[in-house]
Amino acid sequence: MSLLKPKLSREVADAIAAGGPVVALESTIITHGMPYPANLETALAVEDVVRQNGAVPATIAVIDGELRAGLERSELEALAQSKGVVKASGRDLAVAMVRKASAGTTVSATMLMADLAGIDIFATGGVGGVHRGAEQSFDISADLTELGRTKTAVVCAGVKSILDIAKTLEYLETQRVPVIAYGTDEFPAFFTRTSGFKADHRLDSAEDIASAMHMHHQLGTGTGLLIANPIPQDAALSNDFIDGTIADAVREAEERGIGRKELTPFLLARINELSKGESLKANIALVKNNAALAARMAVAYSALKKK
Ligand code: PSU
Ligand code: MN
Repeated sequence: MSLLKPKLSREVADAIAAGGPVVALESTIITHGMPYPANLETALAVEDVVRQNGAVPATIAVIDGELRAGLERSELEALAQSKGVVKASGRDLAVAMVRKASAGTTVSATMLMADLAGIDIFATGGVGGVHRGAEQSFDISADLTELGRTKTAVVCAGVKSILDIAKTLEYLETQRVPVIAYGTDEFPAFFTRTSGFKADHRLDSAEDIASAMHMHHQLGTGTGLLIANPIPQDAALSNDFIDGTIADAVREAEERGIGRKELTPFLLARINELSKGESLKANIALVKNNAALAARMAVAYSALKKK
């Protein structure tokens, strides 16, 4: 069976053909994760960070029904400014293609498309997870099941406490996804460096993480890996401040009956408003930090694959 391949930009195609380092970037963070113009500025800055660290950035999205990896600046601008763009997880891609729609791709869709394109490493801010109250709502992000079936290494800053962190870690264990914390023993909580939960594994260099990835795939496990990179100290928020804000946003979502794919974008926007932009600042800093680590991993991984 031949699988569909995303259309690659020239630069991304050349890098993949040469076995060079490439880092995939998602686009739901642009369309649904941050307000304009911070979303556009961040998308461009993150691409720069990837380049500064020796890799080629491949921002992934659906543009007018076409699966794409590596976007023009004008395309990033259009995604950042358009209102009615679809939020697509992996299951939504086929319909977006048939309808010739443009879509921001979530972690799940971006992993799938990165894998089809031949890109091994992907940097984002936060992954979806098991929502608080999932024992009632059953709200578990498709990002977690995708990690259980698609061989992409995802670099994130951990999981924010809009989610149930303990249940998210349990779910990843069930899905056979190694969770590796970079330079810390604790699984980080996105806005903060600590969560109160230990990560399964700790590795202290991009090279070691690349080696673990290589080994993991050589074992034929078939799953992705989740790399948790704590937010830089100087950008981290205080637990007290952000926990209260998140609790308020979660309560409001419940009262308003917001669920399914609207829930995460609602919570992110509300937390940004309630924190008077502090959460957005932290979010931008941690995405750049993740892009740098992912690029260094990609450099090491491409050298390993060539050996
Ligand atoms: N968390 C963030 N920013 C984001 C997202 C999550 O801090 O932009 C986006 C990602 O694209 C992620 C998606 O894959 O939300 C998860 O959505 P859901 O919870 O509906 O599966
Ligand atoms: Mn959900």
